[in-house]
Amino acid sequence: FDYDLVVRGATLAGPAEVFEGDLGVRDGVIAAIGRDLRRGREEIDAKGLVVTPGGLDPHCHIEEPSEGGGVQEESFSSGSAAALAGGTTSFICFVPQWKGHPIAATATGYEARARASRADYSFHQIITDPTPDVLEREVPALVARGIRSLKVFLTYDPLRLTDGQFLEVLATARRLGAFVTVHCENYDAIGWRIRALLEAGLTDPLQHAWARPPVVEREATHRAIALAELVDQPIQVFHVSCDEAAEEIARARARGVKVWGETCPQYLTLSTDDLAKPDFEGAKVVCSPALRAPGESERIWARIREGTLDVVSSDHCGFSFATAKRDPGSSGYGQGGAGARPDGMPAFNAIPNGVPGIETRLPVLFSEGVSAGRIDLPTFVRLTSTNAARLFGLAGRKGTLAPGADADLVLWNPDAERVLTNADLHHAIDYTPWEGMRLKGLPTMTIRRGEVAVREGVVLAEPGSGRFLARGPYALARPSGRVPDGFDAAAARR
Ligand code: DUC
Ligand code: ZN
Ligand code: ZN
Ligand code: ZN
Repeated sequence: FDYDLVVRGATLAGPAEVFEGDLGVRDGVIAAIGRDLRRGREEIDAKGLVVTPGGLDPHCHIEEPSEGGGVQEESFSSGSAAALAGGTTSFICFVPQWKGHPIAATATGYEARARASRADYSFHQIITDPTPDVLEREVPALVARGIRSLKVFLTYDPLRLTDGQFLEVLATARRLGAFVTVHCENYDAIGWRIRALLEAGLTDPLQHAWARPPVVEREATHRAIALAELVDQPIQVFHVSCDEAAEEIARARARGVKVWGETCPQYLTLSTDDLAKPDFEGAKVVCSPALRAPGESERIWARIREGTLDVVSSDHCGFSFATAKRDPGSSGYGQGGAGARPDGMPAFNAIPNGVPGIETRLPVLFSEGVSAGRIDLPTFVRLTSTNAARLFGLAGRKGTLAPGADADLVLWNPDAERVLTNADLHHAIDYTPWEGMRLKGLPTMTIRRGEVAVREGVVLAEPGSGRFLARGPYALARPSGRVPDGFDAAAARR
């Protein structure tokens, strides 16, 4: 046989074009693309199916421990099964750091647990306490091991950095050729709103959105970009929820700043109407930034089409409704103390922030994007894999249909329809925010490095079969070379 596997007669959808053809796999890698390829040991008839590169989810929280003792219920085994079932063959999750502790205190155990993954995986390192030892010893060691991106929060009680600390992280990343991702919301503004809402007795899940309106996100997005521009360090703004924040990114890009923007399916499909549902159901969609007013999501789609937002991640969080959202404990993803209500439910600010979505990210985007005519197939591919691969140092290896790339493939039946329901999902969470949504276009098979990982909803990939993706230096993370007055403060501090 010339190939281990041939996918025959498919509509191949890459990041730049769509064409009919066969795809041959050898040793887990795409070996050839063309017409009438010679025989493979295994043959898949893909006539009438669309083949895309496997999804790369560059932002998901899997089995992430909080300092309060809570571990998210999603495990690496369940989370990666869900990922594969939804067409995502690799993901980047987060190694926590706790204030007052070195990175190593949390990283060693976390990295060991990640070895149970069935999908390929990498890490962003969260920095909550940028001491000289962390920045000058621990972070360089991580980057040398291929953990080449840092995540910082400008809000959340146990996580947020001051502007001064953020600048030190940016300068360190610049020296090391690492990339920085940022959660942009104004911590003090949110704290002030939360206190006023609680004092007024306004505690419903809907008030989560009132505590952090778009201006709070716009301000922090503008500030993060300004500080990154000062240091000349490339950044990505995580989970853009509103046009106000996207506008700040568009303005910065127009003047040549290396800033990128990500959004998530929740901001493209849900709204404050979902937060306002009765019987505490709104708690299911408490995430930060918050869901926006009905209609705002069409403006986010427009920001995708103009290119300002070029990655759609899940921001998957493993907080179930039965436990975490009703009896929150300390998730880390909250702010302003643990307010309770007369009915015993947590006040809006004590509900752990985050929605589960690692399995639904691609199907929801395919249905609402491609099938609904909002985006074309190459745009879908760029949003779900190619652009994240470029931003995080995996270009050529992930996110493309080209010889030499890992044979991570999703076969789609573009005409299949199904009503989405949590019972069909593989995650460990007891709900999906998209319960009852009618999907058009469904994944029928996921192939990870040439092996069938999921067939008709049955996950075949074993725990531990995923590989750690070490990432080397890459062009997108390089600074532009422009600093105010020609004085390179990050380099001078070396
Ligand atoms: N937002 C969420 O909704 N969940 C986890 C982290 C975040 O920033
Ligand atoms: Zn501690
Ligand atoms: Zn965030
Ligand atoms: Zn997140």
